[in-house]
Amino acid sequence: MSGPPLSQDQIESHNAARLDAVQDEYDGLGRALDRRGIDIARIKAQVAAFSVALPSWGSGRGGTRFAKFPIAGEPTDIHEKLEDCAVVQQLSRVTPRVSPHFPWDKVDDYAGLRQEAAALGLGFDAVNSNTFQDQPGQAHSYRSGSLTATDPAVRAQAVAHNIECIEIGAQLGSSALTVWVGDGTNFPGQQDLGASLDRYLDSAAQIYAALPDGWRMLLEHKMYEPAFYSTVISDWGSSILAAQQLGDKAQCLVDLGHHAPNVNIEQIVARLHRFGKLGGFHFNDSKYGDDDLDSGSINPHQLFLVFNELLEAEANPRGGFNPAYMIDQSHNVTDPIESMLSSAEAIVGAYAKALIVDRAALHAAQAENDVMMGFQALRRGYRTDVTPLLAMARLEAGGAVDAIDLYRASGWRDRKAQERRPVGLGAGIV
Ligand SMILES: [Mn+2]
Repeated sequence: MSGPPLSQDQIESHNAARLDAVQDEYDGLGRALDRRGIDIARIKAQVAAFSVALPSWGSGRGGTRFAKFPIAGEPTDIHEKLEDCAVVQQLSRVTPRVSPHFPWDKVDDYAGLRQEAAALGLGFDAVNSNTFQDQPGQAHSYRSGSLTATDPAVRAQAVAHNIECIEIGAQLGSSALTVWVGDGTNFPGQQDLGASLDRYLDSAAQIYAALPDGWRMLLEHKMYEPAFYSTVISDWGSSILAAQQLGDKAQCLVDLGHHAPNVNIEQIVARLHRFGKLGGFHFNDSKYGDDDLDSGSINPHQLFLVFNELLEAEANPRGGFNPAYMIDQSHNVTDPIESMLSSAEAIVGAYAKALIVDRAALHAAQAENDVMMGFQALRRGYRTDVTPLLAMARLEAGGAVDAIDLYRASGWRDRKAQERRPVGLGAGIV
């Protein structure tokens, strides 16, 4: 296949039927913002320039450790995953890149894969390594850890895999490696907590040494799961200490679900940026832990507050501001394309609301210790309904006014159910 997967004519007729309503609502919002001294066209231009990467693994139905319930027409390999991600990009116009995961997305010809993605209107974002599960034919098991394993042969295998991911990423046009390891313990006494971190740092330094110029290594921390007593990079403190020891190319990646309950994640964003270590962000939502629910579905206010800190960071870049934004979700009970469309809109919507915040008023209130007016400055941004602005930006970029509605009308999944082989049962997010 070449070109976008859905009929552009169908999108245009969908939009034409909705144009008058969108224009009317957009004009109304424009007048409301104008009265607050905000130029809607400027906000729309910033929204049009925003993007977030899709996870290749997010295009399939996820699962829990209990079960996975596949749907007909799910993608079964990276080629089909790219097709589905291209549908999301074609309709949303904010997801032009895919973050691949290896070895799940392995192919023989990466130059060909890059061309295939480009023909679909996609590029590649950060590459993700996987040493949290064993693969068929693998020489050494990761059952007792990977980058922290006590057996040097296991550590060498895990390091070599990460370096292979960098080499693949270079062929795909990527410039970042995201490293999350499941290494940790389930029992007190299982490991020497200091020595396992030493082994991690030694392994990570070997990977770091293989980074090409212009590349970054993003360290993703996670408090628990699959290890339930300790994990080696458990929190942002461990992450920034490791990144600082590794060097300038190492930065921290914040996943919204990878914290203790009730942790102030927006403050972590501000902290990491303060020390030049905010490298990336994994968007999802959660109620209890690493639930990997759809972005903005549980706590949209938190998503807004995260973007508020990201905009503060961008306005005060210190040593630089270039976080890699990615969705990282597990779509267990929905059509993954619909979840990614809904999530992409929630993310860009939170960004738009943060853009609408009157920063001069916010900063003035902060300087004067005017608590209520500082809060109200944020509140006015948050309560603004940016739906017409997002719809107009999508429409102007060739996307769909109502992306999920058009996706359903396109019959994409039913068509793929005829073409694609069924995926297997079983647990896990693959
Ligand atoms: Mn993540």
